[in-house]
Amino acid sequence: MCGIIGYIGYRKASEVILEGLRKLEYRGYDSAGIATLSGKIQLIKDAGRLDEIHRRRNFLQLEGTIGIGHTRWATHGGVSQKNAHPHSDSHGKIFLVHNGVIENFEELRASLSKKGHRFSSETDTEAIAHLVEEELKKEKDFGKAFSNAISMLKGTWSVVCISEGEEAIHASRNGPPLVIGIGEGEMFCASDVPALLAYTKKVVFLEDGDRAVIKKGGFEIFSGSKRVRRKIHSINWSAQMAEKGGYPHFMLKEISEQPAKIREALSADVDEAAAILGGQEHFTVVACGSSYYAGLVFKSIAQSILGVPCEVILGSEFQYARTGKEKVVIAISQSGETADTLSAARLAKSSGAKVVAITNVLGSSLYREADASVMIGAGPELSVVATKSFTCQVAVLAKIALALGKREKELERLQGVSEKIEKVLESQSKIKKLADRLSRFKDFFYIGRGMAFPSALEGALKLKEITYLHAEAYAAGELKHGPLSLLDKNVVVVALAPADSSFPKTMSNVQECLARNANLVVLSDSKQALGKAKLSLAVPKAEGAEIPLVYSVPLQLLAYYLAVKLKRDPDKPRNLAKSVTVE
Ligand code: F1P
Repeated sequence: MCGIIGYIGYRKASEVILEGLRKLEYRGYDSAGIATLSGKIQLIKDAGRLDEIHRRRNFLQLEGTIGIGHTRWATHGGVSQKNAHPHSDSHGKIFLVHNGVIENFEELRASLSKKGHRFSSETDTEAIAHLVEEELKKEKDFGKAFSNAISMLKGTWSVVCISEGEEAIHASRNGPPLVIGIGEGEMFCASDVPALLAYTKKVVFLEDGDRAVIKKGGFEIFSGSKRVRRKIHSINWSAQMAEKGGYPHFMLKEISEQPAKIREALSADVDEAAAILGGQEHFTVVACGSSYYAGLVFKSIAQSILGVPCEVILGSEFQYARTGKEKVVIAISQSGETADTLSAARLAKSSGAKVVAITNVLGSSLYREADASVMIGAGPELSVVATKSFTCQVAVLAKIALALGKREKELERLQGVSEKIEKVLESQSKIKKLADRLSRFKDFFYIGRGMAFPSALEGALKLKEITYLHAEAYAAGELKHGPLSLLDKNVVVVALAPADSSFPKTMSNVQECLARNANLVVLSDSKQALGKAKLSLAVPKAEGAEIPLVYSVPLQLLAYYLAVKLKRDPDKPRNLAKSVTVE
């Protein structure tokens, strides 16, 4: 969701911050702003895309070597210039940016208003700037006044603040991530590592309750009034990884990286996770969105080869669906910051469960809080929608299940899946043509059985996320229990028909669709199935855990090319955020 960056050093702050904000665009936002300090604080903020605002207002006219920037994803107050961050106190001397939700902002605003503060936005954030101003009346030391103000907040936040006369950035974290980047004679802070990669790979992840004072030459972290030390991590992501590298969109780049990334994912160290999961009689998986569908793949494999019952629960539903007796919970989250997944994992932990995290982000909340973490190794994923992170999650989860079941042969076979995905990528021009043929339709159904069902769900999710077309997925056998009533010549049915044991039944379901004149698109490794439809795509032969990997990729490409054809930005779908830090 919101993206934050702060800079203090010797470079032009507005330049560093603008670049950093570009790297945080993937998180999803609707407005943006930068404030820099050069004697006085100067501000540019507005609703809209970062580059549009920059064209109109030119962020680079902001002088100074200290500054903060923000991309806002509206929660409290509409999308407007006045609600964009940074926000300031009454006198325009203290400016801050915030990610999260201040739950007691109405009380704070009411009491500050009584003391004469005038608010110029509808946000919860603005109250924090006024609180700091109020505290400064009683306390000369800015750090202490900032700390006092923070101690009055309820809710979640990462806050980064600058003030006239202060050669420092003050920051606080309670919930949404905040990372400090360590340079030489310069320091950074940001919501996420990609914003810093061009400058440093040495980072410190703030923990909940931490407050930091960041100066040009160093930083101090406090927990309460106590100074604390936090581990310095070296990031092995490169700055190029956060660039498009010649591709028109991050999404296409990330789809294309999958053969290499899946190879890396399959070499992940799963021993610690396997030690926790081994011998358990029941697994519970919590996750949201694409990660939830990866969880469904784990369930299929774990139940079929280990005979261990596995329940997959949406992060947001765990609080209602849990028994309280869960012994191990597998929490899957690309970002490791998804609030729904995190609170499910925390709830499970509080009632005694061990948590195994499957994540892509080192130092993320889930990574730090879990009893064991497996890194999926997908590298930075900067398109809002999950592509390589989904397939890498599936690969890692399949590896864990196969390792637990001591299925060495199948695990070895799975190593070959990347070559099959390379073949799918080679058929891109065919998929693009398919997208062109389908671009006049508004309703899409995706169907699949068994191991292909999670791919159908993921395919429909990709399509709706980036094309804004109506898409839903059904287990193929479920069509006749309701949705068949919707099929006619205006509807597209994308049928996933791998030639495995589910094949004959899937083919019966395909016939049901043809009988209702639906526009059928078949993806299969069987000539018989491909011959049934006017539109089809041959997919390499896949078995077991390979199926969700091999079938998801053409569906990612289909969604991508449809979005491009419909002139939607596949990297930044409307209303969506990548790191969903509110429940
Ligand atoms: C979960 C998720 C993503 C989706 C979108 C919103 O994120 O639903 O699958 O693509 O970005 O969030 P995560 O928990 O896997 O980070």
